[in-house]
Amino acid sequence: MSGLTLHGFRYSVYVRAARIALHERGLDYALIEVNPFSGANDPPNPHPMNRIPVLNHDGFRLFETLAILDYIASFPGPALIPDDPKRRARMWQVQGIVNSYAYWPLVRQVYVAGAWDRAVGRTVDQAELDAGLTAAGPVLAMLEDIATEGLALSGPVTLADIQLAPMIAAFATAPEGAGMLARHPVLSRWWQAMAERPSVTTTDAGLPVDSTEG
Ligand SMILES: N[C@@H](CCC(=O)N[C@@H](CS)C(=O)NCC(=O)O)C(=O)O
Repeated sequence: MSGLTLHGFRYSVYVRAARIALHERGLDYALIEVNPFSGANDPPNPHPMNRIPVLNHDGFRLFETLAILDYIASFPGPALIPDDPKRRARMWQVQGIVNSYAYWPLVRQVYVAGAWDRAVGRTVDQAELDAGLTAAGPVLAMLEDIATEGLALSGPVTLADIQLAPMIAAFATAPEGAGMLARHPVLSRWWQAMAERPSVTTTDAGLPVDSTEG
């Protein structure tokens, strides 16, 4: 089952979601490192909007993480999309929350200011960090409610768990994010369980060591 190639930046949360899905399915794939933030376009990014990830399966090129996850879920293995209508609807709801409300504050604000910039020795942009933490509040509250209800983020892994996990991982890399996550006990327990999965540990890129990476 080869012929799968993923273009992506190792620190990208969206790329990590695609990689987690590939690992959950036990699929071999080649990873081509593309950093859309570098401005170099070397190697060239096949994504017309210079985003990542891009999956290529024997010439079938696919971008947009939701579509990529849906495609990977169609390979043989345990169901990653529930049959039950309420569970499936909650799964897509989490995907919507992740894309519309979670990515920017959790990753681009709290992770970048609170973890990445510290790791590479930049001055922390406290205003950006604070704005991210403020915007993250309702997002974590929504996710806590959903996990508590138990139709998603609870039980067998679905595409919702796979897409959310890298964002929570990034958020919790910043001490301020970890502190806020700890105040959401059900979501914290969900993340502890996800963090132990081989698909999640094996796709952990850690933090960059210097500012040459972004
Ligand atoms: N809607 C896209 C979003 C992907 C995305 O924004 N990826 C980030 C990396 S985590 C990216 O490529 N950023 C480049 C940029 O913002 O210029 C998807 O679901 O795949």
